[in-house]
Amino acid sequence: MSKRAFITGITGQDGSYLAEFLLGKGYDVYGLVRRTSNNPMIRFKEPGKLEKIKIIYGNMRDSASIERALEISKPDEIYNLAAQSDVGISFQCPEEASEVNYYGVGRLVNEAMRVCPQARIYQASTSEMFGRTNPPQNEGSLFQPVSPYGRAKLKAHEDYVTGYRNKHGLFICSGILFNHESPRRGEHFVTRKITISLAKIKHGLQERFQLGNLDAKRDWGFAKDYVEAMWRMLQEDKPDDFVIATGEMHTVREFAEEAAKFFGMDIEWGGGGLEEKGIDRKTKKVVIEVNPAHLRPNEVDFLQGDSSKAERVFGWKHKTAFKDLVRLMAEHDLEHVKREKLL
Ligand code: NAP
Ligand code: G4F
Repeated sequence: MSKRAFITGITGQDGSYLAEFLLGKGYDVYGLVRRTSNNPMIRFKEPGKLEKIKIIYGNMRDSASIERALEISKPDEIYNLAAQSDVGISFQCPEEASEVNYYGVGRLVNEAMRVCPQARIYQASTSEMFGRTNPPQNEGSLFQPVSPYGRAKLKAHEDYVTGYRNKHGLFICSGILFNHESPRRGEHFVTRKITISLAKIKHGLQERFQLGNLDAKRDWGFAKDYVEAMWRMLQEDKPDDFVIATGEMHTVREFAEEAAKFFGMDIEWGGGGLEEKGIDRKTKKVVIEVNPAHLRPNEVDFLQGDSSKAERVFGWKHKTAFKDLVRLMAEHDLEHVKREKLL
């Protein structure tokens, strides 16, 4: 009999890749979908996969809907990916971060303990929980979050992952994932914002775009590599927590330079602070400006993960290098903008 997986956040970047991955492994896949004004399933790209997913309407803010979804799906494995996942927005809407990213996890694990206590649970934790801790960060590093998003995720990790594992013997794992990107990444996140903006400039649809902190360093991997690690964690004999990362760190500035190369631009930086500009040496045109509106009240300066535990325990290692990730996103957006004639 096929195994059954229940995914919250199935309409997001990771949810869509994970659902496709699990269908490929023969799972029956159920997904919690909240009502939105546009087509929520827009990210599903692999032919023949979307029709196989069983959608259950619900919301992480609504216990009754979660209970119903678990009763319908009767999962062997639960992947909790639903979140308000935008760190910058969490400063503006802190209650939503706490409602969905902390209380939502509580609703899910408490309902799971009643409805399907044997189910194994994956919780989408995050490198943002390390906050101010110096890199490289691993499972033993100090958590010092600086954003409402990071604090809500850390509280969920402490109360419902390590807490419920110790107190109730629940099979629940935290995947402490570092930034992972793809052509399906939301357009507000910095990598996708860069590739889509450069694609629009290339097609003559805009002249320049604006970023915030150019010096922040992130450990960027490819989302498709990372969803496999989520599944691997749940196949182990014992529940545990794992850092998933590439081990490489790059600045936002470096990401922009690398992407610009793909579009035939050669960025040099002039000015400093809020006056800094990225100028294409070839055309002498300003392509990137700094806009303080994109700066955060508190910033995580460096993230660089050490995922040697995941490699040792279940043989996971990232497959996609930084330059390949930038290229595949840029390639996608060059075509995407052309096709959609986005403005
Ligand atoms: P994403 O693309 O923003 O997807 C978030 C998902 O959560 C969407 O399906 C969204 O549904 C859903 N959601 C939000 N609020 C909800 C609610 N109240 N009820 C039900 N569903 C709700 O995020 P992602 O990049 O795939 O990330 C997946 C998970 O991993 C998140 O928990 C994120 O915090 C965590 N994480 C991500 C990264 C990363 O670099 N991508 C790194 C570490 C951890 P709609 O489609 O309706 O908005
Ligand atoms: O792309 P970002 O918004 O991702 P951030 O804040 O690192 O969060 C992502 O990764 C976390 C894992 O560490 C996840 F948990 C979370 O759900 C999300 O997926 O910003 C990356 C960096 C930041 O330092 C930000 O200040 O880029 C900087 N940045 C500079 N200009 C910008 C911009 N970020 C955004 N979103 N937009 C800008 O214009």
